Amino acid sequence: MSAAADTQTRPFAEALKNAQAQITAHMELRLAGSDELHAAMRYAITGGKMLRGFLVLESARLHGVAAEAALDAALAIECIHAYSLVHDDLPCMDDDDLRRGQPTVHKKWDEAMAVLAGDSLQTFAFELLADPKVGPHALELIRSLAQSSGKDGMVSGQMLDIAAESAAAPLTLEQITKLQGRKTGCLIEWSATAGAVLAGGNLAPLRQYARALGLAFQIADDILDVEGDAAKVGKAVRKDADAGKATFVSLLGLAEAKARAQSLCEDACAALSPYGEDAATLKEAARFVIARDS
Ligand code: GRG
Repeated sequence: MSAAADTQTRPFAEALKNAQAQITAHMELRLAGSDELHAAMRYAITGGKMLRGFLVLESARLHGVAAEAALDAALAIECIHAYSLVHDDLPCMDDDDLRRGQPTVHKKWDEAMAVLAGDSLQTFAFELLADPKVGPHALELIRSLAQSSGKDGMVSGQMLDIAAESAAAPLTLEQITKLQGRKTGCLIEWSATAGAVLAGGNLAPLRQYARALGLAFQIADDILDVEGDAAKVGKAVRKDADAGKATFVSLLGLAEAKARAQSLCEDACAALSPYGEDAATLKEAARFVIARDS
């Protein structure tokens, strides 16, 4: 497996910045409407790390797919991610006032706008994937995104999370791993394998990478909730501990949670061996995910 010769690996920070700029420009082009609904949708997409969109573009590069052909998929996953955050922040869910250091959509507008912006971000994601530019494997991307984000994926993870709040006993490590695999892991796996799907290539190495990365991401998120600085994280921290929620940190302890994240990062990097040096940026991304402060 080798990336096209004109697409050299770049340091992660530069590649992430580049992905953010490309996805933002594509958003401005494809989501240019001037009404308040479009404004709220753009607001919800803007200001995040765009890690999932970056994974789409990077996996596309590894499979020799041009960025222009992968941009609809990169924006689509950022739309699904943004919708999940807008709805998660609502008073009926996690009830948060701040996201990425800015007022959440229901605070800046109102609850009705947050529901509608989330709804239309979700449907817009599938409209993007149905664009003829996406190519002959579009239907597989549409099918897998519906599955990853829906009743057996992210929404199911959120449901398990809500159910855990009123459960008689705290969740076990196995239950938390299942919950997080659905809530966070499914979208990360879709993103990291999207390039292989677009190229009609072998998904197995990227799938293995993404499964380890997704779990490492969530452990890092739990560590941030304990050790993070709210100003840097851009939202309230220590919410899990205050709510008495079982997390990787509460079940494993801080030191073991950090060791587990480190070992998952190593597993993620090892899974990329078929790509050789071409995968250096994705390996750096895995190290970033466990060391991030936001
Ligand atoms: C409401 C249907 C529905 C689903 C919500 C993903 C999710 C399910 C809720 C998000 C709540 C949360 C804090 C999840 C933990 C992991 C996570 C997705 C963190 C945020 O992702 P980042 O760090 O965010 O990639 P940015 O701001 O960089 O985009």
